[in-house]
Amino acid sequence: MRWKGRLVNLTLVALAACTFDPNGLGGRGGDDDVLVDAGSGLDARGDDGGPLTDGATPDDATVLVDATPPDAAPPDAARCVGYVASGTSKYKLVTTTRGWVDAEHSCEADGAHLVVIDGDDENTRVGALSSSELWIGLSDRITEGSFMTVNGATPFLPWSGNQPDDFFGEDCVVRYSNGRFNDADCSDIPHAYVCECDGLEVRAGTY
Ligand SMILES: [Ca+2]
Ligand SMILES: [Ca+2]
Ligand SMILES: [Ca+2]
Repeated sequence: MRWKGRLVNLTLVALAACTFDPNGLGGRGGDDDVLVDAGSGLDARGDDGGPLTDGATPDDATVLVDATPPDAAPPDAARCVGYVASGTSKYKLVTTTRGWVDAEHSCEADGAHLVVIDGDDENTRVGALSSSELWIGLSDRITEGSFMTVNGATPFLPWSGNQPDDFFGEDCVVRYSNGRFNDADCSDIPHAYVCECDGLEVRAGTY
């Protein structure tokens, strides 16, 4: 009798679970959870024989409600730690000098990219971070003469006089302390740089 009662109750559990599932908690995660829970419930409750007899299956309903949606993105708490907000974006000045590609990669390791200066206002704010020449997220490494930003934003191009000149094949852009830009060799002379965390992903194929 006890086994029969359990089987009936297990059926009730399954039916109750199936009733819950279409009410918005479905998806592959919900179905998997029901199967696992029905099995473990029988084993776990065989000893005390208690909760299953009420047939209301509040425990099973709780499990379903608590189930994490299978496709929910995990929180990205480690992204851009230590960046300082300015205007509508966040920045980090890196005084360790590197070649342009290494600099970009170091920013990407933070979930960021070399700063993409989108206009005079941001150019001024970046200039306030350092009086050094700085790498910025702009180059014509892909197509000579076609400067692209690393996040795909429309380039802002306040070139210094006679720049860009592609002197001996210069493809990477530095921001002079006066706010003007120059194409420079990507690796000959390492520079300090500013990383920017603006929530935009690095666009593949831009450098
Ligand atoms: Ca920007
Ligand atoms: Ca060039
Ligand atoms: Ca140049």
